[in-house]
Amino acid sequence: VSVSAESLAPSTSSEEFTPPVYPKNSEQIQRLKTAISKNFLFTSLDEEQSSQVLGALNEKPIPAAGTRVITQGDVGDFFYVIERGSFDVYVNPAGSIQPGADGMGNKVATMGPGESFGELALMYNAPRAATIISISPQSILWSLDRVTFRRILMENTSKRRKMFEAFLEEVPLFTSLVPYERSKIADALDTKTFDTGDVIIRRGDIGDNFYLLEDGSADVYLQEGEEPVLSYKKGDYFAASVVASSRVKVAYLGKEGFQRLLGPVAEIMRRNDPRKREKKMMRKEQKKT
Ligand code: 1OR
Repeated sequence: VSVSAESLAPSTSSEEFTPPVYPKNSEQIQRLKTAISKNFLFTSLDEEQSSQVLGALNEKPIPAAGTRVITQGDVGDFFYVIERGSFDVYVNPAGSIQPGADGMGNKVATMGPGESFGELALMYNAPRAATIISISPQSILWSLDRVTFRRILMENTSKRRKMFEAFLEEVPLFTSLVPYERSKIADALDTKTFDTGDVIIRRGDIGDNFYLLEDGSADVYLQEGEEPVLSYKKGDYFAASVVASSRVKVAYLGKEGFQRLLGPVAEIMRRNDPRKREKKMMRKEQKKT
């Protein structure tokens, strides 16, 4: 399929579409399921979509380290999920590299099992944004063709990215990240809504989620029923006992995504940990009494 011949308009699921089916034995299916299990792009697929995607993913062994899987500037054909091995990501700020020349640019990331790449060119009909090289021998990738990616995986992904990118850009915690890193966080976010007075987190509960206040305001209480010690507004993130002081929309990350994706900002978070702020407030409160 040539890129230009393909419509940019989002496809409707009612259109005739038969994804390719690559037969797999049970051992392969097991490995594949493990590889995609922690990847946010595969969450929220319904049963039919899930089985179509599982069938259309094709095992692609990469025996040698140093194999170039994607070349910046090329037309996008496949999306890949890593089952085994590590891959370096290079970006040449000039936008593309000359064939044969050593102009890959700077190494910007390394990816490992469970992670995926190659979605950008397929989503935006754009040239490949980076060069991807295997750095370990005996790597295994699973590839998904562009049509199946666009028909099944893309809708969800682009919806989430659109919904959260503008918001994440405004969150001070994330301003030091490059846009692509914010896109990855957007992939992992889910939304929850609370009504005024609802308890979002109760003090002492085990906090499994990381919440970002997307809309509305919320108050922090040391004791329920007492005066709030802190208020949160749009863009704040939190722990502690938090009660919605208006209708609130939060974006939240599960523990898994939090650990994986917020590595780059962990230091900033430690510096202005809301729990530290809260402890400070507690000390103040104690001095008062
Ligand atoms: P693609 O289809 O453009 C290259 O082919 C892939 O590399 C791209 O999709 C992404 O899946 C993946 N910037 C752009 N693409 C990246 C980046 C990246 N990291 C991985 N890919 N970074 C920003 C560099 C300024 C790295 C952010 C950590």
